Amino acid sequence: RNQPGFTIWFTGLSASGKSTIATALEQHLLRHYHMAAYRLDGDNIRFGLNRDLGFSEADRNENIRRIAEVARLFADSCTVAITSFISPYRRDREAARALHEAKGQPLRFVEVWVDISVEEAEKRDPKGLYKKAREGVIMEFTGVSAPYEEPESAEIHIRSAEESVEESVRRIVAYLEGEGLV
Ligand code: GGZ
Repeated sequence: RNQPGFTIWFTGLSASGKSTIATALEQHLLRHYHMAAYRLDGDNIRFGLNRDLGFSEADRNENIRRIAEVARLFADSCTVAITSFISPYRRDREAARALHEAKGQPLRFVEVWVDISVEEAEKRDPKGLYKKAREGVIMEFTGVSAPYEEPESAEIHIRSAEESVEESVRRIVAYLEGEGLV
């Protein structure tokens, strides 16, 4: 296929289900649309390119800035870049969008808000991080001791405590089809 690439930008709290939905979406695009899709997440970014960054506001700003640049490069090479980071600051997400939509060679940017309440995320707590944050062992933890600025203009809003992964993937793919992106 010679369709242009684009970026699907997931945002949401830790344990919201971003990575699970992103992985299922990546598989779906590979299997059913034969599209080259590549997922960027903490495992392949925070341990490599961004291993010098922590979780202060300034470091998160820089984390997201670099990820947006990398996602744009993937999209520019006709790949679907799927990013899965908390990206808690609205300004950073808007900058990532602006980078994609800039004049010259604009690329589509689809923001997906994986919405879950702190209470629900904390009930899941698969890695025990919320517990450690409550105990003060982890500082500046999003939703507990650091902010999460809710999206105001996300293309897709998923309430992950109420919606299955399959349903979420279906809704994202339906949006992409409607926009002629897949
Ligand atoms: C939030 C933290 C923190 C703090 C470590 N706050 O559930 P996880 O473990 O696997 O995902 C979280 C991940 C967040 O990294 P991001 O690069 O997505 O964050 S940001 O976009 O805000 O830059 C969590 C773990 O790292 N983690 N400390 N203090 N999440």
